[in-house]
Amino acid sequence: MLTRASPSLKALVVRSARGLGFHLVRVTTAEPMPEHERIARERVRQGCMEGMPWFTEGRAELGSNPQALLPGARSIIVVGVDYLPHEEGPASAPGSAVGRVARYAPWSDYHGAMKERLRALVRAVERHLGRPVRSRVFVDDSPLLERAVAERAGLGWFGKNTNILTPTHGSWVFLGAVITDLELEPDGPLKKSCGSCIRCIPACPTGAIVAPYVIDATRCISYLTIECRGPIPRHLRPLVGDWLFGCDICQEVCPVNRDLPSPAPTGVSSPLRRTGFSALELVPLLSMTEEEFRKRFRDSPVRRAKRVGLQRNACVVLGNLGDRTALPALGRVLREGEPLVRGHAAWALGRLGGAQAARLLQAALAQESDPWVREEICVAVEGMAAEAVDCQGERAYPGTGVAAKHACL
Ligand code: B12
Ligand code: SF4
Repeated sequence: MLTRASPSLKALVVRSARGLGFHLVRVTTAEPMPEHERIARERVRQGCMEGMPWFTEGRAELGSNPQALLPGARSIIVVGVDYLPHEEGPASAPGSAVGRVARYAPWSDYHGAMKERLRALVRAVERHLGRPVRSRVFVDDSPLLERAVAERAGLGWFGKNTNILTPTHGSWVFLGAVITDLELEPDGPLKKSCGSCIRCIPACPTGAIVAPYVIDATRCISYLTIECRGPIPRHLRPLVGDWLFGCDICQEVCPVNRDLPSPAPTGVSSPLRRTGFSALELVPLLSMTEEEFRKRFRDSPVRRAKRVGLQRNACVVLGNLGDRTALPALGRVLREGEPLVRGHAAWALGRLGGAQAARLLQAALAQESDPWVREEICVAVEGMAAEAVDCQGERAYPGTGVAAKHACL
């Protein structure tokens, strides 16, 4: 029978998925998830998803109702792919200023690779059954609330940082799913939780974990450096630290993630490839053309930040690192970059301070016409002057022409 939950069909699904490189495979029903819908809608209303206009209440409704995503759905196959690098990528040039990237960034883009293998999984089942199977595959870029289905399938449990923690790979897993009309025997949720541990909450540098299981995405460095398309709010820039793309802090401090068993060799190739960097040199990013960006990050999740976003982030990290050798490069981008990058370069120069930075800012102000960039330059100049007054009782940069306030009026 095609519709009966047969243990051998489930075994075939699990075996095939493992054979295709998925480290974790579980099954859940296609029932709706009203409680997750309620919470996701609430997060939208609370403004936690602001800046991601695609994350709407309508999306929350759709993503918690598998039937709406595939009418006639009966089961959801949920998979996890381990992305913890078990060996480090090549180190960057000694002495160069580098930005940290999230641990998933050095892998080839997981969306396409995982979807391709999920489709191969469906084909394997179709071959076995000798009939087409109705199905839809999901990896990240669709409304399905993937963490909620992963929890229900028992792939892992919700950490208080909202990531799904698995017993074998911690939270270092990408999630994917196939909603299908196959009747598969469901797995149950794990009887596990983080108990009283709250280590991730105070560890978050921006205070984005506003309560257990609640992320204010507008404060999350991952949002700020990847999804945010405009300026990074000024008060959050110092807190971004050296994160150029994404952030792993709330995962790094998690005891579950630190005490992981060594991965058992599977003998099967992962859907993902290492693309070969574990940090990125910042100054070369500033002068990268669109074509160079596309070429370098063609098959990388870093592409998601877009060139201008990555250059914006590079300015913020350079400002935070306090590396004065970056002054000329920041000065150049302040003259020649896109407005978003110019504004952040101004901020970085203000943060680095000193006479050379002041001269660069003053010169840029004389030719800048974008109102927002002018404001950034002015704020940078004012900050430097205020700092100088605080430290020395007088303006520190006589002769540079930099004077706070009136330059901006
Ligand atoms: C939007 C999004 C983001 C946003 C918002 C994050 C967020 N917390 O929602 C931003 C850009 C900030 C982001 C960041 C990251 N993301 Co993201 N992101 C997504 C995306 C596209 C949607 C997530 C979503 O629906 N959020 C809606 C909100 C309401 O859900 P939630 O915050 O998780 O809230 C749930 C829990 O709190 C739970 N809950 C609430 N109260 C309670 C109480 C109890 C007791 C319990 C148990 C549970 C519980 O219910 C809520 C609703 O389900 C998914 C892919 C997908 N389609 O699902 C990937 C996804 C969640 N991201 C992923 C990853 C890897 C990341 C980063 C680690 C990347 C990085 N290193 O920079 C960070 C982690 C930041 C963090 N601490 O969450 C993975 C997570 C894998 C995993 N093991 O969990 C996913 C699943 C992508 C994938 N396919 O692999 N992401
Ligand atoms: S990813 Fe970083 S910024 Fe976002 S919640 Fe975790 S620690 Fe905070």
